[in-house]
Parts: sequence; structure tokens; C-alpha cells
Amino acid sequence: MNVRTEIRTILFLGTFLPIILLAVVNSGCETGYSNEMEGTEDAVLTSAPNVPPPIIRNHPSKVVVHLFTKEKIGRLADGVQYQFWTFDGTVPGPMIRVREGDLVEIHLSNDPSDMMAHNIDLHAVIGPGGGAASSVTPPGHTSVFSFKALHPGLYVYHCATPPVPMHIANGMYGLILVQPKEGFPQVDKEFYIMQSEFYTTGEFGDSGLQQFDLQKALDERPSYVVFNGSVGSLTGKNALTAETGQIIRIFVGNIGPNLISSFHIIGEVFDKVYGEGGSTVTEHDIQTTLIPAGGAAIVEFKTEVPGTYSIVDHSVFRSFNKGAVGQLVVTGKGNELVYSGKQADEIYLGQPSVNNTSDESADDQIQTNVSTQQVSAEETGQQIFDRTCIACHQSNGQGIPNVFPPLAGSDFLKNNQKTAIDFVLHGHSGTIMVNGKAYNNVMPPQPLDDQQIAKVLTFVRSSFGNKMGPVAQKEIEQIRSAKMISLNGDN
Ligand code: HEC
Ligand SMILES: [Cu+2]
Repeated sequence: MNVRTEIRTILFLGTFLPIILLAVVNSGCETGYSNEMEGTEDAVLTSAPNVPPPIIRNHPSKVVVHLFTKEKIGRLADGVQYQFWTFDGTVPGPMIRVREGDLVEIHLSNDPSDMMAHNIDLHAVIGPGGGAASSVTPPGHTSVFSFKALHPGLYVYHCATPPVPMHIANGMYGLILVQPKEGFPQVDKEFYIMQSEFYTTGEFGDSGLQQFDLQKALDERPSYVVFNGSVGSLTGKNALTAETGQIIRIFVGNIGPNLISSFHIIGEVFDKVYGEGGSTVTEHDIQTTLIPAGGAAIVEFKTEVPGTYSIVDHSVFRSFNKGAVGQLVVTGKGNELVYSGKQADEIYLGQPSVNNTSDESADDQIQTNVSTQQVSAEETGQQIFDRTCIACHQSNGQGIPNVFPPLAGSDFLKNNQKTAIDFVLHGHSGTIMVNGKAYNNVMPPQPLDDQQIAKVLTFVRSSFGNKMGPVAQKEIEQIRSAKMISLNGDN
């Protein structure tokens, strides 16, 4: 190239390059995107709670998705195993992300060691069985089919080989996101959560390898309701993390197989919800969003205040007793205008007229209170137990595993007579050990007078197989007055 052509090139580029660039940028803004199919790429697959990165192409491509099925024993909870049937060896299976208009080619391989044939039904597919009809794959085979991602949104995929409910119940599901061609607004973090149930022969927490229980599945009575395939998959060291001031987007799926999820994050409000996983924001300022079985939702919110936020199905027995709880740990500087933190802790002695108090000197008590006291004078320890303790410690004092400690055969009760009185009088929160198991929950103070407490503890100590001596009313009085003094001292 001689000097003259060089100058000409520079001149040419100098004049025309900005115009060319402008044209490209403009076409991007006006028509947005090309509809021409261009190139081939392998899909990035991620296991929960990770989400594949946003797709920044402005044209459709052919996207190849390699999945395999594998039957394997895995952890359902601490000490509890289950014979899972999986996509890619995980429950849920990997998250797939494609772009609206893409031609998606699915390669489904079934591990040679599997016992069953498997296939895949993607709810984003328009075609028989959502692809299931074309992907029945015996062990040691691979099936291939393709589909065009016509509808943007978040979709469930699952195995649909007969018996379909069993393949789903055993763990064969995941999410596929068809990103709208204009993309999603940028956020700081994206997560993938999928809720599901497990129907095991044992009850929640029963250790060892658990079998699928068909009757419980038919009765829609799961032993486990979990996020991301197991109890604890999103808590403790597995908790999701974020910093204050970040915008979080969660892609949430619910496969069921039976239950609807009332998805909620305790202490957050969803700024945006893409209802039922559709391509548009349908709601703002939402506390709890319903996710049908075989459906999804996209939620977005901004973190403002540091702390640990529980992610739950607000059908709360599932969360507190069956495993459906995760955590989002937010660190960083908080905004005290948004949330003050605890500003006071003062003693409250109750309304004299409604509190079932034992204060004998208060002779101006209203009629109902007097009658309560009259009833209580005749009440037996068993009746007091049935009225107050039974809700948590259960009818035979057996408690509820991991939630309410047993009173039947409790070594704690046996070794800590004074502490037991203190629990009933003042309640207790924090970790205690009962028969080698840790409990970390809250027992509220019980609204009973000294005589009632003596009766109920005497009953508990001599029932449910317990063989401990009676508790005298005097002992209760001592502990109550000791505590009163210390409280007065505090003031
Ligand atoms: C609202 C639920 C609830 C009620 C009602 C309740 N408890 Fe408890 N109780 C608990 C919890 C939870 C613990 C464990 C506390 C912890 O983790 O700090 C506990 C612990 C205890 C313990 C010590 C641990 C053990 O297993 O030995 C005793 C004793 C006890 N409760 C007795 C009673 C008696 C008696 C009553 C009725 C007068 C009663 N509780 C009512 C929830 C309850
Ligand atoms: Cu299957």
C-alpha cells in the first residue's frame, strides 16, 4: 500500500465509518434485531441455583443442548437418601437458556446403567408431548429432535415416560428460559430455584434409603417439600448471597408433582413479578406469588437491609416441617430509613383485665377471669396439658422431629427440673439438646399460675413412660419470685 492509497483509505474510513456504525446502531434501535438464523452454539447449562449468563446476540441461532438421564442414589436430607431419577445427575436438572427465535436441538442420552427409558417434555415446545413423543430413549441410547423457541418466557421441562407421575416424583425436571429477543433489564444477580415434593415411605427425617410411596403420592401427602432437590440446598453454607442495594432476579419453578407453591421471601417485597413465568411483568409490589404445579414465575426485588431472609412456600408447615426453606444472606450497609432494627425492649406485664394472671392480691379482676381461676382449681394436670402443651409437644409427649422436643423420655426434663419450670414460666429460645438431638426453636411463656404449673409438670413427669417425682407449687413460687426480683433489678 503506497502513501496515497493509505491516505485515501483513512479518508474513506474517516468519512464513512461513522455512517456505517450509525447505520448498524440505528438498525439495532429501530427494527431491533435480525430474524436471520445465524451460527450454531452449544447451550451453557448450569446446575441450581446458578443461571446461565444472559444471551447478547441480536439474531436467532441454532442452539445445541446435550442432556443425559441418570438414576442414582443421592441425599434428600441429612442422613436420608433417595433413589433419584435425574437429568444430568442433579435435582433439579440443569437450567437451559435460549433466545426467542432460536432453533433448539435437544440431544437426550440415557445412561447405560439406567433401568428405565426416559424422555423430555419441555413446556416451551409446540409439538406432541412437548418433545416427549420424539425423545423416548432406552438406556444406552441418544435421541435427537429440535424445536423453534417461539414463545419467550420461563418454562418447566420434565420426563414424561409412563408412569409419568413417578418419573416426575423421582426428580426428573428443570427449567428452560426462552429469553425475549430484546433481553431482560440488567440486574445484579440471577438465581434458579425449583420447588418439588418427595413421597417417601418414611416420615420427614426418618434416616436411611427411602422408597417412593405411591399411596402418599395419590393422597398428595408428601413427606418432603423442598427447594432444589433436598433439605438444606439453600441454607447455611448453601445460602444465596447478595449485597445491599443489588437487584435480584429469581427464576422460580414448581413441578409439584401435586402442590401449588405460595412463593414468598420473608422480609422482602417483589418489585416485579412476571406472572406464571410469562414474558412480561404482570404485577408490581407483590408479597407472595402463586406458582402452579408445572409452572414458573420470575420475581425481582432490591436488597435494602442486611440480614438473613428466609425463602419459603408460605403454606408454612411445608417450610417449617417439610424442608421448603432457603436463605438469602444480604451483607453490606443498611438503610436505616428503610428499617430501623430493634429500637426498644421493654417489659410488658399484660392488660390486667384480660391477662390470666395469678396475682391473688388483684381482687378487682373481671368476672371471666375469676371463672377461669375457678375452673383451673379443679383442672387436672392432664387437662392443663391438653389445653396448653399438646399443640407443640403432641398428645403422647412425643414432640415433632426437629421442631418440638419430646417430653416423653426426655433426658433434658429428667436432668433439669428447675430449668423445665423456668421454660414453662418464662419460655425459652435458643438451642437445647434433648436425647442427643439439637432443637433451636421458641417456646413461649405459658399463661398458667403456680398451682397449674405444678400440676402439669407433675403430670408430664409421671406420664408417657416418664417416672419422675412430683413438682411442688413452692418450687414454682421460688423460681417465679427469683425472676421477678432480677427483672425489677434490671429496671
Ligand atoms: C408453642 C409451642 C410450645 C408449647 C405450647 C409448649 N412448649 Fe415446651 N417447648 C417448645 C419448644 C420449641 C421447646 C424447645 C425450646 C428451645 O429450642 O429453646 C420446648 C421445650 C420444653 C421443655 C424442655 C425440653 C424437653 O423436651 O424436655 C420442656 C420440659 C417443656 N417444653 C415443657 C412444656 C410444657 C409442660 C408445656 C405446657 C405447659 C409446654 N412445654 C408448652 C414448644 C412449646
Ligand atoms: Cu424418566
